Amino acid sequence: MQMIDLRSDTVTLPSLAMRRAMAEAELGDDVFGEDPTVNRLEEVAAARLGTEAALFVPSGTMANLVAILTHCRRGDELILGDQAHTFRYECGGVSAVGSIHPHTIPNRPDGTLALEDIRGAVRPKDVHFPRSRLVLLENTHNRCGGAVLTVEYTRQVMELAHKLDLAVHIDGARIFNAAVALGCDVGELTRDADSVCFCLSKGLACPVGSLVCGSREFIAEARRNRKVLGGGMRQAGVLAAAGLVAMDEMIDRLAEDHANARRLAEGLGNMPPLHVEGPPATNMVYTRLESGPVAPADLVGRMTSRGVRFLHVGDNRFRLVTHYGVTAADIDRVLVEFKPCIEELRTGC
Ligand code: TLP
Repeated sequence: MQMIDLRSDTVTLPSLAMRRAMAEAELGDDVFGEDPTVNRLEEVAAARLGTEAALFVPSGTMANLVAILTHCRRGDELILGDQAHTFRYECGGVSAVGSIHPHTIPNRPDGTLALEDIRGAVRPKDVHFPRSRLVLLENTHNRCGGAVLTVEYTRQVMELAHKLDLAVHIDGARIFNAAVALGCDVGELTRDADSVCFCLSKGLACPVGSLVCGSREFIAEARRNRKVLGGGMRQAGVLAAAGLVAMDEMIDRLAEDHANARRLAEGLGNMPPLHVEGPPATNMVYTRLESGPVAPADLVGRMTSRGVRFLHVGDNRFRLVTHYGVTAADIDRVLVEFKPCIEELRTGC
Protein backbone atom coordinates (compact mmCIF):
# COMPACT_ATOMS: atom_id res chain seq x y z
CA MET A 1 0.00 0.00 0.00
CA GLN A 2 1.44 3.36 -1.01
CA MET A 3 1.33 5.92 1.79
CA ILE A 4 -0.12 9.37 1.00
CA ASP A 5 1.66 11.72 3.36
CA LEU A 6 -0.23 14.93 4.09
CA ARG A 7 1.55 15.75 7.37
CA SER A 8 3.47 18.61 5.81
CA ASP A 9 4.95 19.96 2.60
CA THR A 10 8.31 19.40 4.34
CA VAL A 11 8.06 15.71 3.37
CA THR A 12 8.55 16.51 -0.33
CA LEU A 13 11.41 14.76 -2.11
CA PRO A 14 13.68 16.52 -4.62
CA SER A 15 12.85 16.21 -8.32
CA LEU A 16 15.12 14.39 -10.76
CA ALA A 17 16.26 17.76 -12.14
CA MET A 18 17.27 18.78 -8.62
CA ARG A 19 19.20 15.57 -8.01
CA ARG A 20 21.06 16.04 -11.30
CA ALA A 21 21.84 19.68 -10.51
CA MET A 22 23.08 18.65 -7.06
CA ALA A 23 25.39 16.03 -8.54
CA GLU A 24 26.83 18.48 -11.04
CA ALA A 25 27.00 21.61 -8.86
CA GLU A 26 30.11 23.74 -8.97
CA LEU A 27 31.36 24.00 -5.39
CA GLY A 28 33.66 25.95 -3.08
CA ASP A 29 33.91 26.87 0.60
CA ASP A 30 30.93 29.09 1.37
CA VAL A 31 32.34 30.34 4.68
CA PHE A 32 35.02 31.97 2.52
CA GLY A 33 32.21 33.17 0.22
CA GLU A 34 33.65 30.93 -2.51
CA ASP A 35 30.81 28.59 -3.38
CA PRO A 36 29.61 29.84 -6.77
CA THR A 37 26.33 27.92 -6.58
CA VAL A 38 25.42 29.37 -3.17
CA ASN A 39 26.40 32.82 -4.38
CA ARG A 40 24.19 32.41 -7.43
CA LEU A 41 21.23 31.22 -5.34
CA GLU A 42 21.61 34.17 -2.99
CA GLU A 43 21.63 36.56 -5.97
CA VAL A 44 18.60 34.93 -7.57
CA ALA A 45 16.66 34.95 -4.28
CA ALA A 46 17.44 38.61 -3.59
CA ALA A 47 16.47 39.63 -7.13
CA ARG A 48 13.24 37.69 -6.92
CA LEU A 49 12.22 39.18 -3.57
CA GLY A 50 13.38 42.67 -4.51
CA THR A 51 16.02 42.98 -1.77
CA GLU A 52 19.69 43.87 -2.10
CA ALA A 53 21.09 40.64 -0.73
CA ALA A 54 20.28 37.21 0.65
CA LEU A 55 21.84 34.54 2.85
CA PHE A 56 21.47 30.76 2.54
CA VAL A 57 20.79 29.03 5.87
CA PRO A 58 19.95 25.43 6.76
CA SER A 59 16.36 25.85 7.99
CA GLY A 60 13.39 28.15 8.42
CA THR A 61 13.93 28.11 12.16
CA MET A 62 17.50 29.34 11.74
CA ALA A 63 16.39 31.89 9.13
CA ASN A 64 13.95 33.50 11.57
CA LEU A 65 16.42 33.37 14.44
CA VAL A 66 19.27 34.85 12.40
CA ALA A 67 16.99 37.66 11.19
CA ILE A 68 15.62 38.43 14.65
CA LEU A 69 19.10 38.37 16.23
CA THR A 70 20.22 40.79 13.56
CA HIS A 71 17.39 43.24 14.31
CA CYS A 72 17.33 43.01 18.11
CA ARG A 73 19.72 43.24 21.01
CA ARG A 74 19.40 41.61 24.46
CA GLY A 75 16.23 42.76 26.19
CA ASP A 76 14.66 44.23 23.05
CA GLU A 77 11.09 43.34 22.34
CA LEU A 78 9.69 41.44 19.37
CA ILE A 79 5.97 41.93 18.65
CA LEU A 80 4.38 38.88 17.04
CA GLY A 81 1.14 36.94 16.82
CA ASP A 82 0.23 34.38 19.46
CA GLN A 83 -0.18 31.82 16.65
CA ALA A 84 3.15 32.64 14.99
CA HIS A 85 5.39 29.69 14.17
CA THR A 86 8.29 31.60 15.72
CA PHE A 87 6.40 31.90 18.99
CA ARG A 88 4.98 28.38 19.12
CA TYR A 89 7.36 26.01 17.35
CA GLU A 90 10.88 27.41 17.38
CA CYS A 91 11.85 26.27 20.89
CA GLY A 92 11.69 29.81 22.26
CA GLY A 93 14.98 30.35 20.43
CA VAL A 94 14.67 34.14 20.46
CA SER A 95 14.72 34.07 24.27
CA ALA A 96 16.98 31.06 24.71
CA VAL A 97 19.66 32.32 22.36
CA GLY A 98 19.05 36.05 21.95
CA SER A 99 17.58 37.17 25.32
CA ILE A 100 14.90 38.83 23.20
CA HIS A 101 11.51 39.40 24.78
CA PRO A 102 8.52 38.11 22.77
CA HIS A 103 5.41 40.27 23.12
CA THR A 104 2.45 38.41 21.67
CA ILE A 105 -0.76 39.96 20.40
CA PRO A 106 -3.68 37.93 19.05
CA ASN A 107 -3.58 36.65 15.51
CA ARG A 108 -6.96 37.15 13.89
CA PRO A 109 -8.33 34.04 12.14
CA ASP A 110 -7.07 35.40 8.79
CA GLY A 111 -3.49 35.46 10.09
CA THR A 112 -3.33 39.25 10.43
CA LEU A 113 -2.45 41.34 13.47
CA ALA A 114 -4.80 44.26 14.11
CA LEU A 115 -3.00 47.55 13.46
CA GLU A 116 -4.34 48.97 16.74
CA ASP A 117 -2.92 45.93 18.59
CA ILE A 118 0.50 46.55 17.06
CA ARG A 119 0.27 50.22 18.01
CA GLY A 120 -0.89 49.28 21.53
CA ALA A 121 1.98 46.83 22.02
CA VAL A 122 4.68 49.43 21.45
CA ARG A 123 6.28 50.45 24.76
CA PRO A 124 6.73 54.02 25.83
CA LYS A 125 10.36 55.10 25.87
CA ASP A 126 10.92 54.78 29.59
CA VAL A 127 13.56 53.16 31.78
CA HIS A 128 11.05 50.52 32.97
CA PHE A 129 10.26 49.00 29.62
CA PRO A 130 11.94 46.80 27.07
CA ARG A 131 12.66 48.53 23.78
CA SER A 132 10.12 47.66 21.10
CA ARG A 133 12.22 46.85 18.06
CA LEU A 134 10.57 44.49 15.60
CA VAL A 135 7.20 43.29 14.29
CA LEU A 136 6.98 39.81 12.79
CA LEU A 137 4.37 38.82 10.20
CA GLU A 138 3.91 35.28 8.88
CA ASN A 139 2.83 34.77 5.24
CA THR A 140 1.28 32.35 4.56
CA HIS A 141 0.11 31.82 8.11
CA ASN A 142 0.52 28.21 9.10
CA ARG A 143 -1.68 27.94 12.25
CA CYS A 144 -4.28 30.25 10.69
CA GLY A 145 -5.10 27.75 7.96
CA GLY A 146 -2.39 28.69 5.46
CA ALA A 147 -3.98 32.14 5.25
CA VAL A 148 -2.56 34.74 2.87
CA LEU A 149 -1.67 38.26 3.98
CA THR A 150 -2.44 40.66 1.16
CA VAL A 151 -0.12 43.22 -0.39
CA GLU A 152 -2.27 46.02 0.97
CA TYR A 153 -2.30 44.68 4.54
CA THR A 154 1.45 44.04 4.48
CA ARG A 155 2.04 47.61 3.29
CA GLN A 156 -0.18 49.01 6.05
CA VAL A 157 1.81 47.14 8.70
CA MET A 158 5.12 48.31 7.25
CA GLU A 159 3.95 51.90 7.08
CA LEU A 160 2.74 51.82 10.69
CA ALA A 161 5.82 49.99 11.97
CA HIS A 162 8.22 52.36 10.24
CA LYS A 163 6.32 55.36 11.61
CA LEU A 164 6.72 53.86 15.09
CA ASP A 165 10.42 53.26 14.47
CA LEU A 166 10.04 49.49 14.34
CA ALA A 167 11.46 47.11 11.77
CA VAL A 168 9.35 44.41 10.08
CA HIS A 169 10.43 40.82 9.54
CA ILE A 170 8.31 38.48 7.43
CA ASP A 171 8.42 34.78 8.16
CA GLY A 172 7.70 33.91 4.56
CA ALA A 173 8.41 30.20 4.88
CA ARG A 174 5.62 29.83 2.27
CA ILE A 175 5.67 33.33 0.75
CA PHE A 176 5.56 31.88 -2.78
CA ASN A 177 2.30 30.11 -1.92
CA ALA A 178 0.98 33.53 -0.93
CA ALA A 179 2.16 35.18 -4.16
CA VAL A 180 0.71 32.40 -6.32
CA ALA A 181 -2.62 32.54 -4.46
CA LEU A 182 -2.76 36.33 -4.87
CA GLY A 183 -1.57 36.19 -8.47
CA CYS A 184 1.03 38.86 -7.69
CA ASP A 185 4.77 39.22 -8.00
CA VAL A 186 6.32 38.03 -4.73
CA GLY A 187 8.32 41.27 -4.57
CA GLU A 188 5.12 43.20 -3.93
CA LEU A 189 4.82 41.35 -0.64
CA THR A 190 8.45 41.55 0.36
CA ARG A 191 10.44 44.41 -1.06
CA ASP A 192 9.64 47.00 1.61
CA ALA A 193 10.15 44.66 4.57
CA ASP A 194 13.32 45.04 6.61
CA SER A 195 13.88 41.31 6.29
CA VAL A 196 12.09 38.31 4.83
CA CYS A 197 12.86 34.64 4.93
CA PHE A 198 11.51 31.85 2.78
CA CYS A 199 11.98 28.10 2.73
CA LEU A 200 13.12 25.93 -0.16
CA SER A 201 12.38 22.75 1.75
CA LYS A 202 8.59 23.04 1.92
CA GLY A 203 6.35 23.42 -1.14
CA LEU A 204 9.40 24.10 -3.31
CA ALA A 205 10.50 20.51 -2.63
CA CYS A 206 14.21 20.97 -1.93
CA PRO A 207 15.83 18.68 0.60
CA VAL A 208 17.28 21.47 2.78
CA GLY A 209 17.52 25.22 2.98
CA SER A 210 16.02 28.64 3.53
CA LEU A 211 17.03 32.17 2.60
CA VAL A 212 17.11 35.34 4.65
CA CYS A 213 16.73 38.43 2.47
CA GLY A 214 17.34 42.09 3.24
CA SER A 215 19.66 45.03 2.64
CA ARG A 216 23.36 44.43 1.97
CA GLU A 217 24.24 45.80 5.39
CA PHE A 218 21.62 43.66 7.13
CA ILE A 219 22.75 40.49 5.37
CA ALA A 220 26.41 41.15 6.23
CA GLU A 221 25.44 41.22 9.91
CA ALA A 222 23.09 38.24 9.47
CA ARG A 223 26.06 36.30 8.04
CA ARG A 224 27.90 36.83 11.33
CA ASN A 225 24.87 35.66 13.29
CA ARG A 226 24.55 32.56 11.11
CA LYS A 227 28.17 31.77 12.02
CA VAL A 228 27.41 32.30 15.72
CA LEU A 229 24.68 29.68 15.44
CA GLY A 230 26.99 27.22 13.70
CA GLY A 231 25.15 27.63 10.42
CA GLY A 232 28.19 28.49 8.29
CA MET A 233 28.29 25.65 5.78
CA ARG A 234 31.13 24.70 3.47
CA GLN A 235 30.37 23.11 0.05
CA ALA A 236 26.71 24.03 0.50
CA GLY A 237 26.34 24.45 -3.26
CA VAL A 238 25.25 20.81 -3.30
CA LEU A 239 22.09 22.03 -1.55
CA ALA A 240 21.86 25.42 -3.23
CA ALA A 241 21.83 23.72 -6.64
CA ALA A 242 18.44 22.22 -5.81
CA GLY A 243 17.30 25.68 -4.73
CA LEU A 244 18.18 27.16 -8.13
CA VAL A 245 16.10 24.50 -9.86
CA ALA A 246 13.26 25.20 -7.43
CA MET A 247 13.31 28.93 -8.17
CA ASP A 248 12.88 28.12 -11.87
CA GLU A 249 10.56 25.14 -11.84
CA MET A 250 8.68 24.77 -8.58
CA ILE A 251 6.96 28.10 -7.95
CA ASP A 252 4.20 28.26 -10.56
CA ARG A 253 3.21 24.65 -9.87
CA LEU A 254 2.17 25.58 -6.31
CA ALA A 255 -1.20 26.43 -7.89
CA GLU A 256 -1.71 22.66 -8.31
CA ASP A 257 -1.22 22.14 -4.58
CA HIS A 258 -3.78 24.86 -3.89
CA ALA A 259 -6.28 23.24 -6.27
CA ASN A 260 -5.70 19.86 -4.59
CA ALA A 261 -6.27 21.43 -1.17
CA ARG A 262 -9.60 22.85 -2.39
CA ARG A 263 -10.58 19.44 -3.78
CA LEU A 264 -9.73 17.82 -0.45
CA ALA A 265 -11.60 20.44 1.58
CA GLU A 266 -14.70 20.09 -0.60
CA GLY A 267 -14.70 16.32 -0.14
CA LEU A 268 -14.11 16.42 3.60
CA GLY A 269 -16.74 19.14 3.94
CA ASN A 270 -19.37 16.48 3.16
CA MET A 271 -18.27 14.15 5.95
CA PRO A 272 -19.72 15.13 9.29
CA PRO A 273 -18.71 14.92 12.12
CA LEU A 274 -15.60 16.26 10.39
CA HIS A 275 -15.85 20.00 10.04
CA VAL A 276 -13.58 21.82 7.58
CA GLU A 277 -12.47 25.18 9.00
CA GLY A 278 -12.89 27.07 5.75
CA PRO A 279 -12.01 26.96 2.07
CA PRO A 280 -8.22 26.69 1.97
CA ALA A 281 -6.43 29.82 0.77
CA THR A 282 -3.31 27.84 -0.14
CA ASN A 283 -2.10 24.27 0.48
CA MET A 284 -3.38 23.58 4.00
CA VAL A 285 -6.66 22.07 5.07
CA TYR A 286 -7.57 22.27 8.74
CA THR A 287 -10.47 20.21 10.05
CA ARG A 288 -12.09 19.65 13.41
CA LEU A 289 -13.83 16.57 14.68
CA GLU A 290 -17.07 17.30 16.49
CA SER A 291 -17.20 15.36 19.74
CA GLY A 292 -18.33 11.77 19.26
CA PRO A 293 -17.68 8.27 20.48
CA VAL A 294 -14.10 8.09 19.16
CA ALA A 295 -11.20 10.16 20.56
CA PRO A 296 -9.80 12.60 17.96
CA ALA A 297 -6.33 11.15 18.40
CA ASP A 298 -7.64 7.79 17.12
CA LEU A 299 -8.53 9.31 13.76
CA VAL A 300 -4.87 9.68 12.80
CA GLY A 301 -4.08 6.07 13.74
CA ARG A 302 -7.08 4.70 11.87
CA MET A 303 -6.28 6.68 8.72
CA THR A 304 -2.59 5.75 8.89
CA SER A 305 -3.56 2.11 8.76
CA ARG A 306 -5.52 2.99 5.60
CA GLY A 307 -2.42 4.58 4.04
CA VAL A 308 -3.12 8.26 4.70
CA ARG A 309 -1.03 10.31 7.10
CA PHE A 310 -1.78 13.78 8.49
CA LEU A 311 -1.24 15.64 11.75
CA HIS A 312 -3.30 15.96 14.89
CA VAL A 313 -2.47 19.53 15.94
CA GLY A 314 -4.15 19.66 19.34
CA ASP A 315 -7.58 19.13 20.87
CA ASN A 316 -9.83 18.03 18.04
CA ARG A 317 -7.96 19.80 15.24
CA PHE A 318 -6.16 18.21 12.26
CA ARG A 319 -3.94 19.53 9.49
CA LEU A 320 -3.63 18.09 5.98
CA VAL A 321 -1.11 19.67 3.62
CA THR A 322 -0.93 19.20 -0.15
CA HIS A 323 2.38 19.30 -1.96
CA TYR A 324 4.56 18.18 -4.88
CA GLY A 325 4.33 14.53 -3.82
CA VAL A 326 0.52 14.43 -3.92
CA THR A 327 -1.62 14.25 -7.07
CA ALA A 328 -5.31 14.94 -7.65
CA ALA A 329 -5.78 11.14 -7.91
CA ASP A 330 -4.18 10.78 -4.47
CA ILE A 331 -6.69 13.26 -3.08
CA ASP A 332 -9.52 11.17 -4.50
CA ARG A 333 -8.05 8.10 -2.79
CA VAL A 334 -7.75 10.02 0.49
CA LEU A 335 -11.46 10.85 0.28
CA VAL A 336 -12.32 7.21 -0.46
CA GLU A 337 -10.33 6.08 2.60
CA PHE A 338 -11.92 8.71 4.84
CA LYS A 339 -15.50 7.53 4.18
CA PRO A 340 -15.44 4.21 6.07
CA CYS A 341 -13.26 5.73 8.75
CA ILE A 342 -15.78 8.51 9.35
CA GLU A 343 -18.52 5.87 9.53
CA GLU A 344 -16.51 4.09 12.24
CA LEU A 345 -16.21 7.38 14.11
CA ARG A 346 -19.93 7.95 13.89
CA THR A 347 -20.84 4.50 15.13
CA GLY A 348 -17.94 4.15 17.58
CA CYS A 349 -16.75 0.79 16.18
N1 TLP B 1 6.77 24.37 9.92
C1 TLP B 1 6.64 22.93 10.03
C2 TLP B 1 6.50 22.51 11.49
O1 TLP B 1 7.48 23.07 12.27
C3 TLP B 1 5.18 22.82 12.09
C4 TLP B 1 5.43 22.49 9.24
O2 TLP B 1 5.32 21.26 9.04
O3 TLP B 1 4.62 23.33 8.84
N2 TLP B 1 7.98 29.21 9.62
C5 TLP B 1 6.86 28.57 9.30
C6 TLP B 1 5.63 29.36 8.98
C7 TLP B 1 6.82 27.16 9.27
O4 TLP B 1 5.67 26.56 8.98
C8 TLP B 1 7.99 26.45 9.57
C9 TLP B 1 8.00 24.93 9.57
C10 TLP B 1 9.15 27.16 9.88
C11 TLP B 1 9.11 28.55 9.89
C12 TLP B 1 10.43 26.46 10.26
O5 TLP B 1 11.03 25.83 9.17
P1 TLP B 1 12.07 24.62 9.41
O6 TLP B 1 11.25 23.40 9.67
O7 TLP B 1 12.82 24.58 8.11
O8 TLP B 1 12.95 24.98 10.54
